[in-house]
Amino acid sequence: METVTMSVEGMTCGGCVASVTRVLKAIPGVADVDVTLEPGAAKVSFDSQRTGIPALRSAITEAGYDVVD
Ligand SMILES: [Cu+2]
Repeated sequence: METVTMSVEGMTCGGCVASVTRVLKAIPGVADVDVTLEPGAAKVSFDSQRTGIPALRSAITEAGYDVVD
């Protein structure tokens, strides 16, 4: 299991946090998700055999938010 924390821009309320949490949890291989608004971040534990950071990033950007390095 790997854990990564990504900075997420564009979340403004609890609804955004819920959306980002939902799209991340929907990815097969994602075990645990912790999204915070302040600071905007998503901490994700995942099985690196089943998914990876590119998939996590695209799920967030497809939901309408930005992942910053
Ligand atoms: Cu919102």
